[in-house]
Amino acid sequence: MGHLLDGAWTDKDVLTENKNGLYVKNPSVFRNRITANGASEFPAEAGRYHLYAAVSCPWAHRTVLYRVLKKLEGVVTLTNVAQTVGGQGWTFETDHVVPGTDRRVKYLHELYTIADPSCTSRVTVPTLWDAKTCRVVNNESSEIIRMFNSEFRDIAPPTPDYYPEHLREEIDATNAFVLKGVNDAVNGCGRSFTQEAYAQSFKLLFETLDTLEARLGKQRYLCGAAQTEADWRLFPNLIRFDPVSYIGYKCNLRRIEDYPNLSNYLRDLYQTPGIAHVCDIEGMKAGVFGPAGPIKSNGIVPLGPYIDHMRPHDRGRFVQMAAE
Ligand SMILES: N[C@@H](CCC(=O)N[C@@H](CS)C(=O)NCC(=O)O)C(=O)O
Repeated sequence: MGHLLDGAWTDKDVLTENKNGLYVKNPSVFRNRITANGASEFPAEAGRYHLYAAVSCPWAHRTVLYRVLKKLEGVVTLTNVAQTVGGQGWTFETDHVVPGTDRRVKYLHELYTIADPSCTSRVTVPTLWDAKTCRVVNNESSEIIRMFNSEFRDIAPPTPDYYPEHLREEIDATNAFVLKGVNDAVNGCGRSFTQEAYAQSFKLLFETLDTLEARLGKQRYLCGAAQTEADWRLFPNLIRFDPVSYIGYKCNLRRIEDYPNLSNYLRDLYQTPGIAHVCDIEGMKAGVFGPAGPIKSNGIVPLGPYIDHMRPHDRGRFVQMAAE
């Protein structure tokens, strides 16, 4: 994908390869914070913020999941963008009026230059937009989900805290392990520039999945008996694994379906109220394998696999064990 250079769109891709041929992501540029108590220039307010996501993107998926988990659907509005052949990065499916303006735009990058006319940045999802100041608040998923978790607490209905004080150290450590061994390793498999870099990512990915499989043999969720941020940062990669990453990104040593604990755990998370509605697996496949997607397959989208994520899971056994 191209990027913005001094406020103008260029189709030239920026360097995303390290010296060993491994695909690396550039850091996100917009890092402002929404705060509950108005301590920042972005106070939590209903109807003020707009989230841009894409069904195919696992990083954006985190924020869409949190919008459901934290009951923010009536507070933060959402638009999904997609890639199109010959387009300029993330594109609106229909003409889009930028919240807080009367500007009609076709591409997500146009918002970045409304916010900053000389912006130099990749244009990524998720992007969180402020309709009041007409600025991009933040385009880093790990920070957006933290804001969603805690900063809208006075506005939204009560929901669980997915980053509780007493588990923060464990959640942070798990996130770091999963980021390297799953979130980034899947991309390393799919987008490496050398066989060696691919092989390294592949080895790391399946070693990490083996470790997670063992951990989930002892407890219901990654950090104990309750769902935490660590689970929801892993989930987008698990739900995409068999239909997208196994085939498209060559992560094909084992499927998630081949791991008893990971597959039951995936179903457990999927069956959390509201989550299935924001897991458009056919849309994920279309975004990756379709004509404008990153995997070149003549635009042909694989039909399988068929996985019923609503079939029963066995994770209730940990609840029973705790009660005994
Ligand atoms: N660190 C970012 C990464 C987001 C990201 O890489 N999004 C991809 C889609 S899966 C994207 O928009 N890529 C466009 C580009 O890099 O130009 C986050 O977690 O929010």
